[in-house]
Amino acid sequence: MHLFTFLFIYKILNKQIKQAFLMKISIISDFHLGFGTGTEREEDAFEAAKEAMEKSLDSDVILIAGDMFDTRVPGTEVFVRAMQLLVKPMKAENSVRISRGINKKVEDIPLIKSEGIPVVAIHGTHERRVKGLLNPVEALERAGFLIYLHCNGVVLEKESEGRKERVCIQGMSGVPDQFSAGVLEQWNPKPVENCFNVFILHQSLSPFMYAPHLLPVEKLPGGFDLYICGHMHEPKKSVYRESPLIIPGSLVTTQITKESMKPMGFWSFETESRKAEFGVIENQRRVYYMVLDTGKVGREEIEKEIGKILETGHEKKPIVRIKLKGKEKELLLDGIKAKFQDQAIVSFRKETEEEKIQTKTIEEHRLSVQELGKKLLDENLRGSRLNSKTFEHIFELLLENKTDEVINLLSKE
Ligand SMILES: [Mn+2]
Repeated sequence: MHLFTFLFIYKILNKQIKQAFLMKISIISDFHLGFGTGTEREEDAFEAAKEAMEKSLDSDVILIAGDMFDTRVPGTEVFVRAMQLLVKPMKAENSVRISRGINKKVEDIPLIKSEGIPVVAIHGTHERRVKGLLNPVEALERAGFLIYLHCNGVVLEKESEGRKERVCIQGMSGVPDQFSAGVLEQWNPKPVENCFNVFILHQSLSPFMYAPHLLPVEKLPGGFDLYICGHMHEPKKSVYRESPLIIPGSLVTTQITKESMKPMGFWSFETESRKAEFGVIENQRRVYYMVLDTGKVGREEIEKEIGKILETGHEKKPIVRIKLKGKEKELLLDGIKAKFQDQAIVSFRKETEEEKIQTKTIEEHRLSVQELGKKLLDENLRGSRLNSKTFEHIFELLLENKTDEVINLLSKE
């Protein structure tokens, strides 16, 4: 045989063996299904999620790092669309099977179809409910659509040509940031031998974001091969103890900042090469953020700037956020918004306004009324000598109309 022919055949065979052996993991986070309901952005989250799921159908496992839903009790319309998204990987053929659970019984995972691409998910800050009440991600596990993790894990196995690849996924769902270090310490997860070990969570992680309470990255357990943290909406890839740390980012812009100009997407990770690749969502609404000095620009210049953005062409009306600094001037901002309303979603913020907002709500997310209420309660409790954990629990019970339990708890306190 000619040497080159031999090398050629060897290369193909070698590649086939390798491809059969590695596992491809798709990592998606913060879908926020239901975000913007009733606005012209209401389809954004669904469309991005559909694209991310469809592009993940060539992977062996799909991981969802929390905040799949925008609210803890999503409406039926939102819920059924989430199920439709999860049917896609379920219909695909795949040789990955559940091998065993870690602090989790395999019998408690009633997957409708065990031959599909397994979806492993945790709940996020937006889905968390009081202990004892089913959160929407957990509900999807009960219905057989996915594997849900909270302080436990699952080992997935892929066998091909007599070789086995095992991936162990351990996850901690979103808990209030002030308790995250404690919960993690109590659980104390350890990597599993002869597995590719993934650790997935949904917290405000320092130094990657700023919030009133943070989980320092050093608190994460050591020895895992891949770390994934949802909650932070701007995608980022970092390193923790020599292993990749992926912040997948969101599929929809929930709060507009300069950082929102970066495109959103999801990640593909291969266990053999240990390479992570970011895939941009093509069908996404782009965000433009600019700061203009009202001392230097008038209405005409502002319109010109917006016009420049529109020249590049967009399938979806872009979001244009303009921060105005300098002296307040009569710029007829409503007139500008109206002029472009068919081509862009334009909004303005005055510099003073924005500064106030930034110091007040340092959190990544636009706070829902419920979360705002909880935050106010927390701020007031911090000054008193009352146990904030108990009162947070009471607040959540009240949200769920569990008045009897509230009375019980208060009489104990
Ligand atoms: Mn989120």
